[in-house]
Amino acid sequence: MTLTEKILQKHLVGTDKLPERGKDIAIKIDQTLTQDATGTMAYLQFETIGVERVKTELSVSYIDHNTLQEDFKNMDDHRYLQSVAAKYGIWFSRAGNGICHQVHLERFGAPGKTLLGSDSHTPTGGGIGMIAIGAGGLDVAVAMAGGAFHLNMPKIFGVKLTGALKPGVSAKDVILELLRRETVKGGVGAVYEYFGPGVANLSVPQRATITNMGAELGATCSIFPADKICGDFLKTVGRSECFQEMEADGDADYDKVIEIDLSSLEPLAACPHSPDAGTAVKDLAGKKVNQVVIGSCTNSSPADLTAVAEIVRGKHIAPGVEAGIAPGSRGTLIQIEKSGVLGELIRAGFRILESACGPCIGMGFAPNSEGVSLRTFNRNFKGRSGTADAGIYLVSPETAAAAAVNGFITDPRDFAENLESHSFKTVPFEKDDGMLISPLPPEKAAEVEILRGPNIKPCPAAPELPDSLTLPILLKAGDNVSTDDIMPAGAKVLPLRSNIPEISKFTLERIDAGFYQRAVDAKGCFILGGENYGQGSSREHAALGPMYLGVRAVITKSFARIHKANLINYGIIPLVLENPSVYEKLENNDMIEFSGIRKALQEGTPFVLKRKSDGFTFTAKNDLDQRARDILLAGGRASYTRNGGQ
Ligand code: MIC
Ligand code: SF4
Repeated sequence: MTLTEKILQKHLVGTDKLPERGKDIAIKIDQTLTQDATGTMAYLQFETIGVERVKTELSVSYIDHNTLQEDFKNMDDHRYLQSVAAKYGIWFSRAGNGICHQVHLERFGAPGKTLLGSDSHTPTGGGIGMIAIGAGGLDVAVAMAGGAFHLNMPKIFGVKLTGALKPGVSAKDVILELLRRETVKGGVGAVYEYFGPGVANLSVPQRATITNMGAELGATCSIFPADKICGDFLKTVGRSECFQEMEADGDADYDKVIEIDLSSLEPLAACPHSPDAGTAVKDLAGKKVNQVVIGSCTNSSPADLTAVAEIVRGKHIAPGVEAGIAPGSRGTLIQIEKSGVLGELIRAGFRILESACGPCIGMGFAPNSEGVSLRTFNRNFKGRSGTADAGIYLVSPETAAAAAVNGFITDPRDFAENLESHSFKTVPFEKDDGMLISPLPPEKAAEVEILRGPNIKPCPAAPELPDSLTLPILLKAGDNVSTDDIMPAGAKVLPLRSNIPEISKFTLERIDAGFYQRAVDAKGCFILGGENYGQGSSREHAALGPMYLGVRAVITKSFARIHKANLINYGIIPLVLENPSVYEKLENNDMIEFSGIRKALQEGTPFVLKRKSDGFTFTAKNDLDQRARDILLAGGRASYTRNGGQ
């Protein structure tokens, strides 16, 4: 068996046999995580389920996204989340303690466990042998209440690693190479499982960089074996007790095997505006750079920041470059302070940002007009940085550091000497959980009062599903529409995450500034998209905003996994065109008659749609399993659960 199958097998609910690939599988969730930008909706839903305490082994609520606190909204949300955590037996990681994925890896993750998180980069935990999956907040709420998590049994792709990385080549280059080969939709419906002799040459933070960006492949999750290196990492962070050695059987059968020789890799940069647009850094060398930002849940470990210090030691950031660095966790910050790395970075001229998501989610550090910004992050979707016409290049910390001192894109192998003779001192990890608040015992928890600010509005209900709908296609979008396109983030919009009526005004504004008003006027509509619609973030606001504006179905060539599940949860029908070329024939404002909806959902037969103007008829696949169809028939997950659905 593969390692993925072994862990899934142990967590099966309602059966002891793994289903065929693509079929519905229900698994028990051991741990959950939420962050503040998706957490308020998740806990509002959790409160309505009515359990007294979370039923998981461990649940953690992190504050890391909305830390700008421009007005009362962010902190009101934080206080709500803190009071909910206290009431329901949940750990609380305070603002400043770090980015959820980095902190979870250090303080809570454990090999062989399942983790469900309301953030798409939850798969970071796969770096220590977890099945760690990102999902919408509602799915996480159900898991906290003890419900199983449903997904389609993924295909399992084996990634065979051989060799070792050369100085100047980094874990980021491994995943950028995989993205270049597989594309941002190559992993939909699949798990990437790493194996082979090269695995032993990668540290846990390097593995975590790779599993983190498995999200960009569209994958369900990614996983490394829990081997001696994993055991050593857990020992360093003071948690040896949770270590168990786990790996795939020698004769494990993968759905396909991809081979990567680590020694043959070279530094890569994902060019604007897609994580799979990898180009050799040497081919971009000389390009002028305006900004460099190092951090995010992908590349902000002590080793990453130490590599940066080795390159910038004794030098200064080039005059034309603005550079910032955000350590991933307070643990990381303490370590780099002790090792002297922080001092090197300050002396070199880095702006030191707090341990939070910050610029990665457009909370500050927006580049200049038409700026070139090199970032060690995981997403470079157009506009996500806050500057629509900026070009964001995703690179390793080494490549970022080399550009920061030179002022132009530079192959970090030019600094190979610094990196070879590096003093990557491993400073013993100091366990300092001062910013983590542990769950209260039940008797004390019962007395806690939940604190709600005026911006926290209840989650709106999904509408009932009629048997037929005649509505216009209000927007024809292209391929790879991201959830950032559907519901932007950034300093202006993120504080509205707890207020759907307000946030819905920003729905699809990046693609069509007039969408909101047209949707309000249309009182119901469809959206047409291309391939991989809804890639990126797990934010259910990308389903909630459209739902609130009356979007009843999204017609596409294909969907990203989490967004499709979120649409179903909120009663929006995800339709995949049987014949993708029909996309070309459909246009904005076409009035579409969609009838026999309930029957098609009951019977699992294809959906039939007709354009009113000329009677042009086309079909969409009914690729939904029974449970998804039942949720849609019930008018969304909330009423499905109220009616006893699991
Ligand atoms: C992101 O990287 O886009 C986020 C912000 O972390 C999201 C979650 C969100 O939108 O709140 C994600 O990746 O799921
Ligand atoms: Fe935060 Fe960026 Fe990671 Fe999302 S990708 S969790 S915004 S650091």
